[in-house]
Amino acid sequence: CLRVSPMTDLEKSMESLITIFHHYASDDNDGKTLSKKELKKLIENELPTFLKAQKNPNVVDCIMKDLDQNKDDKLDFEEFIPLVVGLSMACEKCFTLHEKKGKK
Ligand SMILES: [Ca+2]
Ligand SMILES: [Ca+2]
Repeated sequence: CLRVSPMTDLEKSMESLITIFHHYASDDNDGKTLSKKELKKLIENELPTFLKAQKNPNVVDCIMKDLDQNKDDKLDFEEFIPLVVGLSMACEKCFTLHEKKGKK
């Protein structure tokens, strides 16, 4: 018997990541990639805490330069993922630090 099992938290996270990417990527005619404008909007709306923590006003340009592997000034999903992974790792580090502090 085939039953659709409820999605796990990780599956849901992956799905929302994909949904968010495509939501912002399809603001212009090219729905497969994020232009700098679309990336900026995504970061402003979805990562406000991260953006506030940045002192650099050109942070979006820096991120774009960092992530754009083929230098076409657009981010496809593959190029976008390292941003999320990098931020997750940074968050995990903070999380671990807080945990340690809490135990003291
Ligand atoms: Ca686009
Ligand atoms: Ca690119």
